[in-house]
Amino acid sequence: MQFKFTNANFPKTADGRVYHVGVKHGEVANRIITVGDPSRARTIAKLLDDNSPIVTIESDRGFFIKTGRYHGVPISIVSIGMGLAMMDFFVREVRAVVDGPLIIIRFGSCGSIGPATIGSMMVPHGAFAVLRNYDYFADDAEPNSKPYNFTKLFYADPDLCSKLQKELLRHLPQSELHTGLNASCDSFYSSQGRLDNNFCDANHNLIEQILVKYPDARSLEMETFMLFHMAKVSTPLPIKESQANKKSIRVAAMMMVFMDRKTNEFVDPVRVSYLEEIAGKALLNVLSNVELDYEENGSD
Ligand code: R1P
Repeated sequence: MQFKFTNANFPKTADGRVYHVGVKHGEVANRIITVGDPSRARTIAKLLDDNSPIVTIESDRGFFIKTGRYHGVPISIVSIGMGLAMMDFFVREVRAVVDGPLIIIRFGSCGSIGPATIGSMMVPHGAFAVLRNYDYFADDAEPNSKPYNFTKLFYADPDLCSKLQKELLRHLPQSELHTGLNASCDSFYSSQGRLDNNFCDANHNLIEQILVKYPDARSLEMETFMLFHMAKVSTPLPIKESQANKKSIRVAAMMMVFMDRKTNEFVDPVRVSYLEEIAGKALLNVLSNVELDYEENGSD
């Protein structure tokens, strides 16, 4: 640990740097692109304005942050690694160091369990989680328990979704852009229905069960649900009466379809480079044009 922290409830350094993401006030913008892979963050960061002052932070816990400007508008690109827990760390700790509204769009990869073919893009309007029921595997498991639980739905901001879709359709045919529901799973393996003979995961029919519960489910990945959930439970900011009840965090997601879970096909890296470029620009265009919708205390 390179810094001295106080307050075990929400640890920060004396100058306000948070414990895991490693940022402090002024180092993260109100508009954020979050990705899993640091190399994807670096690729998108290359699209930022040449002359924009860039903050680069690499935290001890695997978070990587670049903050600069796109067409003059401050934007941060944050890579968080993988999983629901990392999204929780990221949203809470960034919320703690940024004043005013946050607009966060995740740009990740996913597997397809529906019509989305590899190399296409997905902009989900909602997400649920598929969580392993650990008690099912206990010595004293309840006789009728199920090995996996599906949560209720949490939603993306519809305006951000339609703006993202419109931007992507400048580069992709409609047939390569999908919407619907995304499932965020608490494992890449068991709770995404992958079969692994080294473990008894009780997941042979899991994808079928997901589609029975949510026929509009299209994609599986590991973070988007938590982003949508955290936006839903974010505390409203003290804003003008006309904007009352607005949450402090607006979110959306888009994913590249890397895997087809029916055919087991995997995407070509050349296609990934193309998608990262067009989607990176689409994200930056949407974020740099979206209003923060906050006038009294908000600032960039
Ligand atoms: C699994 O390989 C990882 O890829 C997907 C999953 O959500 C998980 O994080 O997203 P990213 O490409 O954003 O990491």
